[in-house]
Amino acid sequence: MPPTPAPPSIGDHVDRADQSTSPHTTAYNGARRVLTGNWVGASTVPSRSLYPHQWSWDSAFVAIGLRHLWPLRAQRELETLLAAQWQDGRVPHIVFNPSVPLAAYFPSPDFWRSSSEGAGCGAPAGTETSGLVQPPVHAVAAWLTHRADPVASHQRGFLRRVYPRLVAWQRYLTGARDLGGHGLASIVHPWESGMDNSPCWDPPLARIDPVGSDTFHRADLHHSRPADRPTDLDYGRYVRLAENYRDHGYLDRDCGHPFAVEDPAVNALLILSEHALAEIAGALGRDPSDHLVRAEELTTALVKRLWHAESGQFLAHDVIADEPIAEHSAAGLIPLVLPGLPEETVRALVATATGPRFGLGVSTRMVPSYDLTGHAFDPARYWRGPAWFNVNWLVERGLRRHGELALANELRANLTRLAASSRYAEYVDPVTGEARGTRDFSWTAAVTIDLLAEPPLPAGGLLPAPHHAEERLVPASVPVPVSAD
Ligand code: 2M8
Repeated sequence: MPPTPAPPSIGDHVDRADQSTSPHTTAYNGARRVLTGNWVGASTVPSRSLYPHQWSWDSAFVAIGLRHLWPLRAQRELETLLAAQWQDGRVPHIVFNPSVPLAAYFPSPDFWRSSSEGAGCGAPAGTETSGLVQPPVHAVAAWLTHRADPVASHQRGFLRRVYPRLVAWQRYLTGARDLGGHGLASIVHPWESGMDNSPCWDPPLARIDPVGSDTFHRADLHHSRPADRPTDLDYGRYVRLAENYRDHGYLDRDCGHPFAVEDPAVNALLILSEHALAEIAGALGRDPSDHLVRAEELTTALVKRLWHAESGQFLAHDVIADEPIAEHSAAGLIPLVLPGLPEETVRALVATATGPRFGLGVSTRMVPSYDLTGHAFDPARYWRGPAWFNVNWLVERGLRRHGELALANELRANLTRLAASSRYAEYVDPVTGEARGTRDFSWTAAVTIDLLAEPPLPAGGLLPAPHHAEERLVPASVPVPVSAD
């Protein structure tokens, strides 16, 4: 049994007391420290400084990591988010903590005014949220969380309680958000992609008249280097779009969305979540076939509408201009996580990931968020080039699903090593691994834990188990807290 390390101080990425233990144990313990420090009682903040509220897809990734440490806390993470769901089914992209000062984050609750402006869509009266959404990773997170401790999950009625909310969430996306009329969900704001300033959004955003930068005050620049963040011009357009949605009561049918895009990552995660709902339905003794049929229909629509063989990847589709967006981002590789793709599509995606645009296993340590050869590539600026840990977790899952074990193993090793060496950075330079953005970032820690931990149970076919028992990376004796929350 390795020695129990002394608790490291916040911000100390290399636990000095841990130096006698393996790098995997150090990475695991450091990640646990981040998740411990960012837990705020009923949910986890992505970052104590930069993002002091609850974010939607962050919480899903966080639960996927937390389940290995405290399964009940992982359940709570998702329950807190889903408690802020609107009656129209949308799960808001931010749930605001009322005890955090308004100036700590922009746009703050007094910008969104969800409880009043969103009342017509069933926004909750007692909780302030944004009116936008984020990629739907939640059913996947719920199923994996359940599998981490099925007995406690059953006793608490976890799946029974979250299932109807998760179904309503998926139906919001495939219903009110099918703006293109081809069965796929559209995002109506770059923030909804989670990949905020991706160069993919430059063409549709160019049509949006920005508000003046003197009309808002950005809090993010107090916590991060301006060169790592979106520009003021980007923010001017983000604010214009969000104001327009708010001023139309967040009603999709009324607001004439000036930005509407079918994003391959959002839709791939929607499909993966439909598979997860099938698993959940089965566990609840229900017929899963409706979910499986939907997953298959959505996969057919995804391939038909967003696959571009000449690019070797999926491309986003601008619904307003009705044309593909000719920019290559990591979002177009995320469908690799899906079952049921044509074999030639899988092979082409792997070739693209390892080719000149993304350089995996050749010139990059992790998949960059945007095309290395693209005109807008910037290794530092947020979603315009840096490598992100959640995206690479999804790519790793996809590679492993499709039998690319050597590549998956190399990516897993790089991801977990870079997470620790970067102090659990928000993102890193994809070539040098240099840390960018904020540190002690929750999903970086969470996916690191998930890749290092032995799964408590097989993943039930939804996602491949991280590795076989003989490949286990962290000794069973790594100290894991036993209390639930
Ligand atoms: C970033 O987005 C927020 C807006 O939602 C921001 O920049 O203020 C993105 O990286 C997004 O994907 C993430 O969920 C969020 C919180 O980590 O930060």
